[in-house]
Amino acid sequence: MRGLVIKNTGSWYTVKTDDGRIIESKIKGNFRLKGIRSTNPVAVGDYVQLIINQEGTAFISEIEDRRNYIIRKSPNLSKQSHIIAANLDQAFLIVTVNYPETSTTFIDRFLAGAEAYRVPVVLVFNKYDLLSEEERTYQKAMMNLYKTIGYQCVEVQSTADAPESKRLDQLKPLLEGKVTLMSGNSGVGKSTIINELLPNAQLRTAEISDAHNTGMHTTTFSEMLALPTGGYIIDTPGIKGFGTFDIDKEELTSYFREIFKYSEACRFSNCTHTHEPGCAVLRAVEEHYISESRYNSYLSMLEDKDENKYREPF
Ligand SMILES: Nc1nc2c(ncn2[C@@H]2O[C@H](COP(=O)(O)OP(=O)(O)OP(=O)(O)O)[C@@H](O)[C@H]2O)c(=O)[nH]1
Ligand SMILES: [Mg+2]
Ligand SMILES: [Zn+2]
Repeated sequence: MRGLVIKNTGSWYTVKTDDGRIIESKIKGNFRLKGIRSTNPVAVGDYVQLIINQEGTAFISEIEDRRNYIIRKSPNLSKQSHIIAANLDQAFLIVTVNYPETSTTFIDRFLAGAEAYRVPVVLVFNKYDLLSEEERTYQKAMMNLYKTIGYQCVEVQSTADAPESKRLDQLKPLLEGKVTLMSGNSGVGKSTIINELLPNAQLRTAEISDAHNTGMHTTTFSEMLALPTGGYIIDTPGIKGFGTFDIDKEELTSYFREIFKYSEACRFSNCTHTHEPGCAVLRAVEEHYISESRYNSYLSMLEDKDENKYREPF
């Protein structure tokens, strides 16, 4: 029996079978997935084969090949990774300029990771109602930057009294018929947005900490919810600070779209855009064609790469 993994809590996986049954399942034996050392061999969004037993639960005996997936490296150096979700059509990165503050480094790292895994990203700027005039201006500038690079940006607030132009309704046509991952820092409003879009979802939400201006990590496991218009939306636990994706660092330039564009004019084909003569990227940064924040994010990921030299190979 074939099914879709819609939830994962510890060793149990909730699977929706092709004939519409919901079956609690466990993994049979030990899966070895090619090239991935993951804390969870099966992820939300995976299509699996089930062997259903008499108690009405099942064993997962096989995983179908993934179209793509989003993975997060553990913050420590354990080399373990966690697959956040598989087989995605797109990701919504929920961003808040404040309450909590989403850093541009975090946004850029997420975007680079999504480029690596070929997952299109929409940037959703939430909590417009809480922002000062100054913060709203800053948000506009950020949206301009990311739109110029080629990312779709939407400005919303997840309150019942939102003005027309900030309503969550504008997300509905973007979600129709697609599998969408909701990601972002803890407390940015991922679960709140899903609850507004799907009143039956009843996901747990919690106020952010006043003292630290950070979320409380309220959502603790990923969950896939069916949309009435077809497709699914996936709620996920907030990503901490600088959690990075496990990406191929040799390809880093190509994961920053505008940096890649300018790099084609660099004198050396293996240019790292840090010190090389004839570097077209450095020139574009100086002339403000590439934003300093984007370039700094690129550098910070390049530094990770240098660290990797001192890690054991996988
Ligand atoms: N004023 C205002 N509050 C919002 C908005 N969106 C979300 N919130 C509040 O922000 C807090 C955090 O929202 P959650 O939905 O729990 O955030 P989350 O991203 O799911 O957080 P984790 O599950 O911890 O990753 C809640 O108190 C929400 O009511 C908004 O647009 N405006
Ligand atoms: Mg949540
Ligand atoms: Zn260069």
